[in-house]
Amino acid sequence: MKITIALFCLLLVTGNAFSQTNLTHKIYKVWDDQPAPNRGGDYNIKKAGGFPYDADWELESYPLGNGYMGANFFGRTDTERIQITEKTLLNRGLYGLGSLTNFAEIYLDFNHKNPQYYNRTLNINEAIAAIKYTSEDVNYTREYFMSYPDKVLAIKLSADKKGKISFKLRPEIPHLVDSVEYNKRSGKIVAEKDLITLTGTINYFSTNYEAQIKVINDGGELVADKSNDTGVIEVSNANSVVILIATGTNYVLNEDLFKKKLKDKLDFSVTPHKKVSVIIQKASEKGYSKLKENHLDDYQHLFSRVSLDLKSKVPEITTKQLLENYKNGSGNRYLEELMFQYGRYLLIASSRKGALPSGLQGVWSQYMVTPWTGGYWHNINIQMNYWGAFNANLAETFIPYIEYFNAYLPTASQLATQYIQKNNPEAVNGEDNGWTIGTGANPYEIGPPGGHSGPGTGGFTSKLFWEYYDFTRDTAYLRESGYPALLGMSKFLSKTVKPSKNGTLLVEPSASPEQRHDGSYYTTAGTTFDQGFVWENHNDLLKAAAILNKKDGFLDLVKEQIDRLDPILVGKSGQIKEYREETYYSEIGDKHHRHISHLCPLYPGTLINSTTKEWLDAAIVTLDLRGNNTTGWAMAHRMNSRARTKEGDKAHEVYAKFIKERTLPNLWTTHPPFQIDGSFGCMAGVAEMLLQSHEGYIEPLAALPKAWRDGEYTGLVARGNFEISAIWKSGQATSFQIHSKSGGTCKIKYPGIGDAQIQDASGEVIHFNIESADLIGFGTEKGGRYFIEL
Ligand code: FUC
Repeated sequence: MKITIALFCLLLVTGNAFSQTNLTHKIYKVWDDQPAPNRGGDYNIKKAGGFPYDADWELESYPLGNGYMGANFFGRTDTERIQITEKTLLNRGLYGLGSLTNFAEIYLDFNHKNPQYYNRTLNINEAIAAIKYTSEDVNYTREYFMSYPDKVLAIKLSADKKGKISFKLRPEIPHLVDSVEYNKRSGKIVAEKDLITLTGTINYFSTNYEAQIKVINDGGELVADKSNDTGVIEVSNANSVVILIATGTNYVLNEDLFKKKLKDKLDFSVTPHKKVSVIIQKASEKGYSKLKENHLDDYQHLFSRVSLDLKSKVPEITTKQLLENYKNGSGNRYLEELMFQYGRYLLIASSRKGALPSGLQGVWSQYMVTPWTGGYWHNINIQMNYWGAFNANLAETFIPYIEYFNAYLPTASQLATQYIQKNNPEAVNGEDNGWTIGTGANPYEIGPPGGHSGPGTGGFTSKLFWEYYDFTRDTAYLRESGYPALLGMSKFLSKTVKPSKNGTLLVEPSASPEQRHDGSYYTTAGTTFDQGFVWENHNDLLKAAAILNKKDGFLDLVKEQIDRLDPILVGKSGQIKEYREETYYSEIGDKHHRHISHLCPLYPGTLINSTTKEWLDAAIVTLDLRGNNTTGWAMAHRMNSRARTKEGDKAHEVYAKFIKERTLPNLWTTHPPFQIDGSFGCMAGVAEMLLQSHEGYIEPLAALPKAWRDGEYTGLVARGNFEISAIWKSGQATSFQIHSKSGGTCKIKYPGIGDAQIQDASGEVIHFNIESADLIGFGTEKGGRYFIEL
C-alpha cells in the first residue's frame, strides 16, 4: 500500500502520466501513392445549375488554406494543377444570392514522365504538403503550405541534382468565356520579369480582384513570356525554385456593405493592387525558410493543443485504401482519429481572425457557381461549422463570425423591425426590436427568417455567442459582443411570440427547418425548434446578465416569457413532438427528414438533459424513429445528439456510417454535394463523446463507445475554460488532468470519483467536496494543473 502511494506521488510530482502524451503527437497525414487525376470537368454530370462537375477536384485534390484563401493541389508530375479560391470573390450565382466562384487555376508544366516512388502527402500536424518522386534518376520534391501570418501560398521545388528544375508556369482565369451573362467576369494575365499578375472584375458586387505569382529561381534561367498576353513564366535548369502566390479583392467588411445596393457595395475605383503587392514583396524579402518557420509557429500553436489516441497504429496504406477498407467493414481507429484531427485542420485552414467565416465549402470552390452558393446557411450549416471550435480547443476560429456579425448587425436590426412590423405589429418598439437573421447569407448580404425556417434560426446563431463565452470565460468579450448579441436576440424573439388561448406563448409564424407537409413547406405556431431557441437564448441571456450584473428591466419580461413557453411536448409515440398539433410521430412532415430541428434543445441546446429524464428518453425515441439514413451534416447532428443522450455506441455507429457513406477519398465529406459542415459536425461529435460540460459539471468520457476501449486525449476544453486530459483502459478512466485556465470551481462527474485522489502540480494534496460518489468539486487557481487518479 505504502509503495503504491509513493509511486502515485512520484508519478504526480515528476510530471504524471500525461506529460508523455503531450510530447508524442502521432503523425496524421492524408496521402497517396498516385497524383490526383485531372480529367477536367465531367461533362456527363451536370451540377450546380448545369455546370460540369469536377469529380477529380472534389474527390482527390488536397486542400490548403489560410482563412483568406484556399488552394487545392493535385500533385501531378506532367502538369500540376493548383486551384485557388478567395472568400470574397463572388458572382451572382444560381439563385441571385451571390456565389463563391473559382479565383484562378495555376498550371505547372513539368512533363515528368513515368515517375517512380511517387508520394503525395498532406501532413496535418504541420499543414504542409509534400510531393516526392523520382524521374530519370532525379529525386524531385515539392513542398506547399498556406501561411496565415504572411498571407501567401508558398511553394518550393527542389531536386537532388543541380540544374534539374525546368517548367512552365501558366495561370488561367477561369470562366472568362464560358460564363453566362449574369456571371460575367473580365480578366487579364501579364508576366513581367519574375512576376505574373492576374487582374479583373466581377460586376455583380463590383468586385475587383488581383493575384500575383512571384517566381524566385536559384540558378538556371527565368523568362517571362509576354507574347499574346499569355502571362507565362518559363524556368529552365534551376537548382530550386520558390513560388509565392497572393490574392486580394477590393472587398472591405463593414456595416455599409450590407446596407448598400448590389453595385454600390464596394468601391469600384479601388483595386487590391497595392495590398497584394505588399504581401508579395514582404514575403519575398523574408524568404522561404522564414515563411515556413512563421507558418509552423502559427499553425502548430493551434493544432497541437489537442491529441487523441484511441490506441491505433499509423497505417502504412494510402488514405484512400484505408477509407476503402473502412467502408468494407474493417473499422479503423486511426481513421477515426484522423477524421477528428482533419476537421481541426480544415477549421484552422478556413476560419482565421481578419478573414471571413468558414462557408459551406470552407474556403474551397472550383465552381463557376458553387452549389448552394458556398455561403453562410443559417438553419444549421454555419452553426455546425463552429460547434467543434470550442470543445476541440480552437475557440479563436469563431472570431471571424463575430467580426462578420458586427458588420451585418445594423442590417440585421432593420430586418428585425421589418419582420416584427409584418408579423406582430402590436409588438413593434420603435427601432429597438433586436436583430434577426434568416437562412441565406453571404459575405455581402443577409436576409430575414421566414418560409421554411422560423425565427429560431437567430437563436441557433446566438447560441454560439454564449458558447464562446462559456468556454473561454472572456468577460471583456461578453460585455462588448456576447451580451449585446444575446440581448438583441432575446428582444427580437420576445416579439415573435403571441399568447395562445391557454396563455402559452407561441412563436407565430413558426416553421421547423425545411419540413414539408403535403408537398409544401409547413408553417404553423410554436414549433419545438422555434420555442426551443427562444428558451435557450432567454436562459443564456439571464446567465450573462447575472455575470455582468445587468439590471435591465427587459430581463423581467424574459423571465416571465421563459415560464410560459412550454417548449417540449412528448407525443403518443413517446417522441419529442416537432409540432404541437402532432399526436403520433411523423403525422406531419417527412418521418426521415434530414433536419432534426426539434432535437436542437438537446444539441446544441441544453433544455433536454439528464435532469429531464422523460424528455431525454423521448429524444432517444425520436432519434430511433428518424433513423440514420440521411445526408452528411444530418448524420453529424445525430452523432452529437447521441452523445448528449449518452449513447456512446449509437454515436459511434453514426460516426462510422458517416465515414463509410459520406467521406471522399481526400477525406472531404459530402452532403452530397461536398459540404464542409459534416466534417466539422463530426469533429464536434468526437469531442462531445469524450467530454461534456453542459450540465453544470465536467463529465469526461460521457458517451464512450465500446469501440474505443482504451485511449487517451489531451487538451479538450470544458465550459469554464478547463483543458481536460484523460486516460482510460478497458472503458474505465484511470486518470484525468485539469488545466484551469480561468480559475474557479471545478466540478467533475465520473463513476466512483468520490474515492479519487487529487494533487496539484507541486504534489500538494487537494481536498475536494463530495457531492455524491460520482460528483466532486474543488477550487482551482488560474493556471493551475490538477491530477486526478481514479
Ligand atoms: C440547408 C439544408 C440543405 C443544404 C443547405 C445548404 O438548408 O437543409 O440540405 O445543406 O442548407
